[in-house]
Amino acid sequence: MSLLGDIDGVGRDGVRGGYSRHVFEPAELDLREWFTEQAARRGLEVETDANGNLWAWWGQPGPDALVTGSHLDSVPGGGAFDGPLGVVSALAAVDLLRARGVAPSKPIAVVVFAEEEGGRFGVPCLGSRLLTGAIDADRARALTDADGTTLAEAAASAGLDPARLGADPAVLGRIGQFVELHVEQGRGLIHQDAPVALGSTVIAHGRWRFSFSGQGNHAGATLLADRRDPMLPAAAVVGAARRVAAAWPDARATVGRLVPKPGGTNVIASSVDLWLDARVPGSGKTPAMVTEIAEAARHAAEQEGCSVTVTEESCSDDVVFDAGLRAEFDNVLGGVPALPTGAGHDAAILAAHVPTAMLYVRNPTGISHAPEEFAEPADVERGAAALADVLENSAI
Ligand code: HGY
Ligand code: MN
Ligand code: MN
Ligand code: MN
Repeated sequence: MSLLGDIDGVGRDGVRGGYSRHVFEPAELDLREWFTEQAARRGLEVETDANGNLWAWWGQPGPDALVTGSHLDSVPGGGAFDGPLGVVSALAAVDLLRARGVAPSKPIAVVVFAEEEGGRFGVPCLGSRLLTGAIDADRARALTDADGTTLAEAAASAGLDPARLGADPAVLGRIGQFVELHVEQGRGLIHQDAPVALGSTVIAHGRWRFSFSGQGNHAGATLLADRRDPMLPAAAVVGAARRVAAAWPDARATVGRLVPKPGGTNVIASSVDLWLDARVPGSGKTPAMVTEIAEAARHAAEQEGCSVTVTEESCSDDVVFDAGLRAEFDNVLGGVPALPTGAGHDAAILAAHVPTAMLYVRNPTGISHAPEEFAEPADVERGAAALADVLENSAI
């Protein structure tokens, strides 16, 4: 089974458009089915936990399990590797361990976390946050997608009991250690001429919703002086995000989603929602930077006779992966680069609860969250072999 071929076969909806797979929607459900088939072919028992995360078990589910995996959902128009590479490599690592004749002394599980991108309900790492209790279950149940469907309704339609969404200490308690393999998101490894790296840190990041409201009106009949157009302050925030972030060390601020309503060409919008993705290394710095951007938003709204509300949707601090586990794996792999990342991962949520590590596979384009995301077949194979090496080290 060529790893790349397997990735290529999963849910592709045309390279140009990239992948758009959101939790419990048809393209993602297809991939869940694909995963369950792949696990069954390997005799791995698959269970779905109360939060919609999938667990494929080699051995009886039990304490001190070695868990590896990632996610299968994507951002809108995403690449082929972000998420699926970690899942496919975990399955391939099971194949490699069996080919090596390894008889694990501990249970091994391949996990697929739900809604890592937050592409449908807006909160990233939703499945791992629910599992670990990092999000209030009632708040999560009430999260809505673009059509107004709640997570509770979507979970029920996927066969889950919405009342059971939330912290699951019995499932979390089975994890002895977690390692996530992920395609590199950036170009660090190409410069170090290294196919594989170990994760060192994940920088803080959060998401805020800015809701502007003004007065909807006729584009032709309304004089400029008579307008209260929420698009003006919304546009100001896009510029302010870049301007403010430029003054914070190593900060990133992005407005990738902006929704005017009602959205007619000849209609002055009555409201505009935009979402800010903000990331600044250093404890407490991300919300502090967002406060400055929110101030600019309020000022711009006032200028145009509009109002604005700013709501935090998620915010997490810097994460440093377990130094002992990283040193152990570095030793097993014979010395590989340590890679800090600005991209969030389920591993960063798990790291607060169990010894956690990340492996990265070189991405020569450095591009992610876009169809150009790539990993060479030889590097993909090296990544799976490295994952098998670290699992073997822990399993015997
Ligand atoms: O947004 C992120 O950093 C991750 O890809 N979910
Ligand atoms: Mn991603
Ligand atoms: Mn990812
Ligand atoms: Mn008209």
